[in-house]
Amino acid sequence: MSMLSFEKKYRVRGGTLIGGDLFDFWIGQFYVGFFGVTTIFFATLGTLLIVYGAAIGPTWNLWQINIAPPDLKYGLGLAPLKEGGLWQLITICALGAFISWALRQAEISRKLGMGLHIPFAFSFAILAYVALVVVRPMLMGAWGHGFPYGIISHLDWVSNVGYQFLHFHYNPAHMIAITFFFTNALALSLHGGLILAVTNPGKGEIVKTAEHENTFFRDDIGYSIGALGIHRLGLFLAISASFWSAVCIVISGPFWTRGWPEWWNWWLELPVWS
Ligand code: UQ2
Repeated sequence: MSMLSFEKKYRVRGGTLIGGDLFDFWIGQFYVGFFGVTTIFFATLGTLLIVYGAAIGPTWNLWQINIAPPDLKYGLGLAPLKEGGLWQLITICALGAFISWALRQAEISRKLGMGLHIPFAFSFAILAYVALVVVRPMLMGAWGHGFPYGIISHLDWVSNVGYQFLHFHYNPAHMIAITFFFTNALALSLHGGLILAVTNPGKGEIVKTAEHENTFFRDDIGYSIGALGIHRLGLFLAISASFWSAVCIVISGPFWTRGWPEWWNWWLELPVWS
């Protein structure tokens, strides 16, 4: 089916989660929808608040602009605008924009009669952000535990929080997250390499097929996971990386306050050694 006739067939009303036909239309190639409007609203407002925060700050140096969360003394309450209140509003806008985006993806999926795999996957990225700026600060009792919005400042935050636990690489959930990130890179490089190898042949060569794909990996490692399988594996690896990243930061502080190397004492104290 050509794109033109496909779009005629599938660019139809319905599938919305809220408001019926309200905003159920396209602008050029973009679906609008209720959540397209809320995405634009939160993203624009959030961006303007960041620019305002930069304007009242000490620098326009892009690397050094920093919008800090409130001081710990404000706990889980609202802070004055210039003392972290801006950070709180920007966080609300970010959450509004990210969640709107996921719901817009869900509406588009429903319209097309597709699975909800894309918004499901994207929700794990949202989860990682929520873990950092909502879940962990609430468990620790202060919004001041959120990370600051700035290029250098957020790096400093990661470094400082890391050193509070002496050596963050000993965090077992961090180990699992990293393993998923690396395995994800391996799987995507194998997959991307394979697809380009078979569909982008040299001049005068023919495009290869699924048999070539399977045979390569059977010859190479004795196993092919299959065309559908590699995508299931990729989705699993990617969402697992986000999930364990969220776990590793949420347990740091709320559930473990000492250095992470010390956590492994359970291993050294196993009765079997004595
Ligand atoms: C594969 C297959 C694909 C692929 C890839 C494989 C035809 C187009 C990359 C090979 C992947 C395997 C064997 C899994 C490797 C496991 C890990 C944990 C990285 O078989 O089917 O389809 O793209």
